[in-house]
Amino acid sequence: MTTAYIALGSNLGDARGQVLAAFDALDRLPHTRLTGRSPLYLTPPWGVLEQPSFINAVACLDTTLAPHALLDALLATERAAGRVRDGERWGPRTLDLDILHMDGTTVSDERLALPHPRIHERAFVLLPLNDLAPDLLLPDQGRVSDLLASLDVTGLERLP
Ligand code: A4P
Ligand code: MG
Repeated sequence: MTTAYIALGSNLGDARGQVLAAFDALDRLPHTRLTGRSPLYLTPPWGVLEQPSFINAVACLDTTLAPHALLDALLATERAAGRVRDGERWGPRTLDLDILHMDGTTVSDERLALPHPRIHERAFVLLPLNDLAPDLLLPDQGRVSDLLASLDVTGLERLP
């Protein structure tokens, strides 16, 4: 059994509803149980600025799926949520599910990078991850609470 942290994001359609539905979809994945869900955050777009604000959150899973099998399951969940990949990097999406980290695992190949290499520069990931796992140590990046302390979080709003 491995603990996995998943970043959830949406900025098209009913973004909040899609993120909430995604928590349930993660709990229904084979060989997987949802063990934690962060609060939801309303976050200004990062990367490509000319797009709607995002709803972001992080989920914690217990899973016996191997990393690439978990990735395939997440991609299928994105497709089921109506995601269309038009090739635009960092563009708007109905649902984005990224694997942030799997305990004891590092992967670097053409399909998967673990830990996710850009956690340290993204407040929209670190805020909800810090709610679930402030002491988590990300190989090559550092401790979640320390990474968050070095970022500007103005404009990110925790939803009730
Ligand atoms: N891939 C590699 N490593 C991973 C991993 N750890 N988890 C590959 C998941 N996928 C991984 O994904 C493209 C491919 O990355 C996958 O097929 C998988 O094989 P994608 O979601 O289409 O990637 P992308 O969006 O085009 O690029 P990237 O860099 O992954 O962007 P992100 O991280 O998805 O960022 N602003 C706010 N406020 N909130 C957001 O959630 N999201 C983005 C998109 C931009 N700005 C944002 C937000
Ligand atoms: Mg993604």
